[in-house]
Amino acid sequence: MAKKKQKQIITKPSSRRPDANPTTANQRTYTIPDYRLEKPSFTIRQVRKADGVRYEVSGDFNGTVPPIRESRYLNRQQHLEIYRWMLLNRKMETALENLYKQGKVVGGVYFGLGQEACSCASAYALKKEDWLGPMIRNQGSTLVRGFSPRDIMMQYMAKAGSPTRGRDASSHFGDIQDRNVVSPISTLGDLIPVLAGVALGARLQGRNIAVMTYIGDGGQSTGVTYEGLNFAAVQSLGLVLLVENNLWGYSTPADMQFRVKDLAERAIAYGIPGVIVDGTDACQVYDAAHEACERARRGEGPTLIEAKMMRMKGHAIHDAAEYVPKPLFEYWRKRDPIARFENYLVSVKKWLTREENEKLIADVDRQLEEDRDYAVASPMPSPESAAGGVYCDGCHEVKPKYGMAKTTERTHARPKPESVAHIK
Ligand SMILES: Cc1ncc(C[n+]2csc(CCOP(=O)(O)OP(=O)(O)O)c2C)c(N)n1
Ligand SMILES: [Mg+2]
Repeated sequence: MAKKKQKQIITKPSSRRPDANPTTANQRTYTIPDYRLEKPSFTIRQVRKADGVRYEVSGDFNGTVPPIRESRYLNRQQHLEIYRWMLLNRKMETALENLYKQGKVVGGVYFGLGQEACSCASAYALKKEDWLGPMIRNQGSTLVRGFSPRDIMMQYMAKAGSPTRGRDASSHFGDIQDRNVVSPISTLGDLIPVLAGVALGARLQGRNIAVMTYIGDGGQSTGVTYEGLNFAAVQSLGLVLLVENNLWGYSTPADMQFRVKDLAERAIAYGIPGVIVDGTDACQVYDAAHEACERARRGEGPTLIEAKMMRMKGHAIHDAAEYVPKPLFEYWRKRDPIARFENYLVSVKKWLTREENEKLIADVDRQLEEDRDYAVASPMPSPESAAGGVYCDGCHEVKPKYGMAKTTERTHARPKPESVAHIK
């Protein structure tokens, strides 16, 4: 059984209606379920040293690595599928890192290293008619939703055959026709009202669906996060918000970002359920996401899931994460989501023999090699295509709004006002 953690908010006793026991009579209690089998406890402090500012971490680093928590819903086959998605997610990012180092990527590369369970197992809880709004680290969710590694690699290389046909590098692509995926929005938090709007649209069509999106420990501080989630709460829209608490928002540690102990506590203020899971445990992530999606489909409103884990690389490929205290990496490396899930499937559950596991890994490698070779060999877009639309091909005539600039020949003399270049 999950160990329940109680949060208490003590309200001020009313002066007009005294109670025999005013403290308890006016006390309301709230429960945030916490499914973790281990509760890491660290504090990161910013300290000033002669050579500048740096972070120091204190806490207990000696705990034993927790087991995977048994899922209440997943069968053997589903476990294996999630495991495969996680492998594909990680190996695709390794391939992207290599492509970047070969100078083949346009722009940067973002990684979800250490967060594969969170991305893949959450998106796995969605049904075809549901919607997903991934963020930059959720490439695993995008794979689960039906994009191939080939699509994602071509996108990063801005190839003509990529989802945005070379008009955007990195991850701003989606598919509103078939896969029900809203493109990531870089402005942190903005996906939340957009996804709430998708759920509202479905409601207006007489359907309740689950709409899933993500926000980081840093991004959740934005005003639009509050506005979007509050709107979803008030309208009982089926938003499933995964708050990915990976301990860092760029180079700012979570301890310097908010005062609450757990970000799931924020659910209390929205009047919606909040739950904490170990973001490195695919079973916990899936179970919480599944329950939240079911609640969404029943029309009962949003759920906030706080997934706790660690961003195991820098913000993006340009960031070596030198500011992260080394013991944090060592601690979380031992809690690797894929290695632990592999051990669970092979050694604990015995659902996969060693040979089957090796075959599965080789199969993922083969798919990635094929996709990488295809992506590398595929052409760049033609220069003329840059003037075309991202989402339509000639079905709308796009006219310049203000017309073209009109210029007149300049003389050396001071130009008269009517001959000055102007834009109509
Ligand atoms: C509204 C807004 N403010 C600032 C930024 C710049 N920015 C991009 S990513 C990032 C850090 C995000 O940290 P977090 O939300 O914890 O997500 P993580 O990178 O850890 O997944 C910042 C500040 C932005 N994109 N949008
Ligand atoms: Mg973060």
